[in-house]
Amino acid sequence: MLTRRTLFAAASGIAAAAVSRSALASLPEPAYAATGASTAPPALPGSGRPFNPVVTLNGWSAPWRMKDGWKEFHLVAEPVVREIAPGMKANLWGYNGQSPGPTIEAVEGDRVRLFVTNKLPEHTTIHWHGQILPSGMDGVGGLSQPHIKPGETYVYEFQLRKSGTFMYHPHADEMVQMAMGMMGMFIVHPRDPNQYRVDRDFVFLMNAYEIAPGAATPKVVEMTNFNLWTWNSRVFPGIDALPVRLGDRVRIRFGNLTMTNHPIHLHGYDFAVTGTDGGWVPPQARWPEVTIDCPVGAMRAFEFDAVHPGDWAFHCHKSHHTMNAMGHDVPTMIGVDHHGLARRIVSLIPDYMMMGERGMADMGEMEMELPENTLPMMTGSGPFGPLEMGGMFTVVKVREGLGRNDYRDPGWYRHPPGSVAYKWPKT
Ligand SMILES: [Cu+2]
Repeated sequence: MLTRRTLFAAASGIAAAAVSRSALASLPEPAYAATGASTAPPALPGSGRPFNPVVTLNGWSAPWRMKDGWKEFHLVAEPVVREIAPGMKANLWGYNGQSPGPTIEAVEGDRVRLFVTNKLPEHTTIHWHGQILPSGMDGVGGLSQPHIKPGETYVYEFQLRKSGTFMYHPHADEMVQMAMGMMGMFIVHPRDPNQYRVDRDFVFLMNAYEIAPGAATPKVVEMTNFNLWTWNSRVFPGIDALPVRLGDRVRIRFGNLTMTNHPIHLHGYDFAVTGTDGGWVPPQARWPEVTIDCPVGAMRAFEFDAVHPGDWAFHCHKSHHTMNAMGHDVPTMIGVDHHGLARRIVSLIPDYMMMGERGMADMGEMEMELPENTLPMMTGSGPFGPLEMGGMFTVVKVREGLGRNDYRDPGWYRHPPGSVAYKWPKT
């Protein structure tokens, strides 16, 4: 069996040897994110048809070049290091230096040519999830094409038949390659940029990892027991906030490539479900929700008018999915008097952690001894104290006076006097 060490040694050897610069000369230069793990502002198209770009949470969109009427992208499948949140980095596989790979944005009717170079230690393919395309471009290794061997480049060419929210991911050794973080979003904008136009259009992918405390490489055979529930391979407080200008029409879209469903909940609003895997929901068929469940392998989009200012929690409603590594196997100790017991056990097992007899909230502010490269289970602090969150959690920040294209974090909401829950009796 390959160990992690041999896997990565093999990968770096391939990167140096098999894909020389001259071999890449006729390909579009593969692009790498300039912004690290922070959210890149939306990039207006420099060539091709006009569209209103999306904002990828803690991510970016791939540039392209136009050649003879084709929009050409270049994805490089390769090992990457991704910061999951400050204090933890993971050895993942991804595209163009990141997991997830860059968001691909194009326009309905575009002819796209996607070069895929494999710098992984094993073969791969890319499946264009949800796209209507020729069978031979569907990217299922062995079924619709030969696998892309390490060092090889394959080309996918198809015309984008419809607009909507799509994904891309390997269809080769899928369990391993998706558990290692190989995926990305593929946004096809309507031919008419005014159709379904919004002011802010956010997008992210849901993924999950099982990374043992102190380790950095996911356990790829895990099926259900993940300990890092991520949006774009980030956990709270590493997931950027979604800054929104008061009055903006906002769309949030996401895809789910984890092994379970995620009921995604936004506070402070009801929203209209405007997109599914199959495309746009016709306006007369949209339905209102405050939580929209996203099944495995599916995409969803919802929209709302940002008329309520404030800091609105936005998260998966499975409470285990707003927790980080550690603690999922902790026995329930509520109501049990185990005074002194923990100290005696810790003297035998230094990493031992026990739930408090009053619950686990104390952990939110506790300075716990953690192994290297390990995130606390619940963390983050807000203007009123510890948030006791992790995983799939962030904040939609609706503010008056934000600039039209300003995506900088506006800080915490300043509540109007008399509008915050208060302690009774008033002193
Ligand atoms: Cu979830």
